[in-house]
Amino acid sequence: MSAFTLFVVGPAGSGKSSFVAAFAEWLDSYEIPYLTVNLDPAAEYTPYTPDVDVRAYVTAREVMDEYRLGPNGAIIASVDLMLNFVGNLKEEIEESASEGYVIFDTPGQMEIFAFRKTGVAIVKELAGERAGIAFVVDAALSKSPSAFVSQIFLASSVHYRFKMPQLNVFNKVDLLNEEELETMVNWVRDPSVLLEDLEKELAGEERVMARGLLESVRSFLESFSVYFASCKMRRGLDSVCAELQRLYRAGEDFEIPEYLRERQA
Ligand SMILES: Nc1nc2c(ncn2[C@@H]2O[C@H](COP(=O)(O)OP(=O)(O)O)[C@@H](O)[C@H]2O)c(=O)[nH]1
Ligand SMILES: [Mg+2]
Repeated sequence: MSAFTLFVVGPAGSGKSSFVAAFAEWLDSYEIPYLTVNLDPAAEYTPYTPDVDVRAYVTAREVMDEYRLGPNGAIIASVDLMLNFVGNLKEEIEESASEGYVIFDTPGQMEIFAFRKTGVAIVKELAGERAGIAFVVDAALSKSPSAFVSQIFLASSVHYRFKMPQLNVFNKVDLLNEEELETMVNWVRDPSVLLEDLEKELAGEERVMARGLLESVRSFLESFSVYFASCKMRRGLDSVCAELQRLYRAGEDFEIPEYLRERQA
């Protein structure tokens, strides 16, 4: 597979599927080829039309009926069963994509995908030579210093799990007021401000415990890109997409379109 494979991962409801839709639209507007792949067997609705869809092989609903499971058990089982069909998905993808992006939308609940064996096995099987993760979280749930730091821990654990280039998107900034957004942008730009704000929020004992943990937050913010966007309002996506192009270009033999060379100059 000579395409660039991008896995969109994140907590339930953070906007993974919306990110896929927004990114696909952005690629369309520049006539960059891509393929969208839905890997969520429990999806009822996707805001884009998947080119390849795991639901052709397994759905959480069928698994629920067939194995008499509740909704949670069915979601876990259907993601595990997906492994049986990964060869079919790969074939379908290889038939249609020779260049451009393959964008993978992943199951709603990230822990089922990211923290169980199957997710990693699926990524290993489907990742092309060039692969990355777009980690999407809900900015409206990240307003306090402790909430923001928790999202960074989540982003780190996804990185340690998949060990791939990763960019991180705080989505839904349309739900923040100007001051809230500015505060977050500042936290990313200068993590020591985040650490100071967190210390103010925490009680004495927690503060001591936090100090050790916070060094890892600082180093994460220093080594990974963090973006603020609204997939719904199509805001802030240009810089995310430009970063993706940069990852893309890291591949030696990949020819990027002329206009992108100009954009990056
Ligand atoms: N306000 C706002 N809502 C959003 C945004 N992106 C997604 N949503 C909404 O959040 C909900 C979950 O989005 P979805 O893409 O399905 O999340 P997923 O579970 O991570 O795939 C839907 O109701 C979306 O319309 C955004 O940028 N702003
Ligand atoms: Mg989704």
